[in-house]
Amino acid sequence: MAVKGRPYYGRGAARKTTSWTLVLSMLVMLSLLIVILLSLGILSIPSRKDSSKAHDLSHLAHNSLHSGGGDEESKDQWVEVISWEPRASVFHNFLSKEECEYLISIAQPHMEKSTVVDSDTGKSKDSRVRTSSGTFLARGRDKIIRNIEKKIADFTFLPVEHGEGLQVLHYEVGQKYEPHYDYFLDEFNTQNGGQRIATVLMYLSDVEEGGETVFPAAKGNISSVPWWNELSECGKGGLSVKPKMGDALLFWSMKPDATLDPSSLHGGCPVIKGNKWSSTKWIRVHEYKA
Ligand SMILES: O=C(O)CCC(=O)C(=O)O
Repeated sequence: MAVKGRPYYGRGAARKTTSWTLVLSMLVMLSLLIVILLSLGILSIPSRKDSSKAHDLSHLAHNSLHSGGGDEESKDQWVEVISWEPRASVFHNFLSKEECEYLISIAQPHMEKSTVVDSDTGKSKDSRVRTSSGTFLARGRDKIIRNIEKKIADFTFLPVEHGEGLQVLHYEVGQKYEPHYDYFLDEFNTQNGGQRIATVLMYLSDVEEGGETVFPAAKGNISSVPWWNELSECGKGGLSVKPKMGDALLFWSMKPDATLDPSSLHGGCPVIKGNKWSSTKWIRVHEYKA
């Protein structure tokens, strides 16, 4: 028989209503939490714009380096791909002014006339091809050098242990390094560490005129670079990078298929006005026993 009056839903229905209220209040709380995290910038919504930036190396390097912090006043840092043949990029403001000055100060008392490698014997020899002076700084020599070497490893994805000691170079007016390859054509020089795979060339000073690093065999429209009008005659003989204190030029002597890359031919143009200080890190395919 039916009972008149207020409908009776029983205990089960009341429990169901309570669970729904609980779920709803949890959803409201979760939404509130997301809104708070979004407004604080702890959470972010992926957008189309962000995903295209994932392929933009300069953006990544820019962010990662800025978040790293540091004592000295840091300048804007970004990576610029300048060529695909050879593969080359410039890391702007890679070294601080203090790091540049430190490298010069410890190298200066030990500078000697630079030599080149004799491709027949594999031994070093004096040559008119290279008229600068230079000295080597042992790998891991002190904290500042270890820090620079760690930055180079991060930039190149090549381990610190594959690097030769830093070489500091000084070019006075008229001094130069004629175009050459950094890879070896003899067997003697590849016994320790194998072939040279990449080079990082750091500029420790600005140069008023000349002193560019030139790639005469680079493919592409070399005169389209924005700094074309500032280049010396030698600099206009190929794709050129103008020395700027703190910048680092990375180029690869080997292609991704591990063959030697002849487009990595490069040289240091004669300095016309001022002085050029630079530091080179040659990196091997295998560990280099320093
Ligand atoms: O000084 C330059 O710009 C070039 C130096 C160089 O070719 C080297 O160190 O291998």
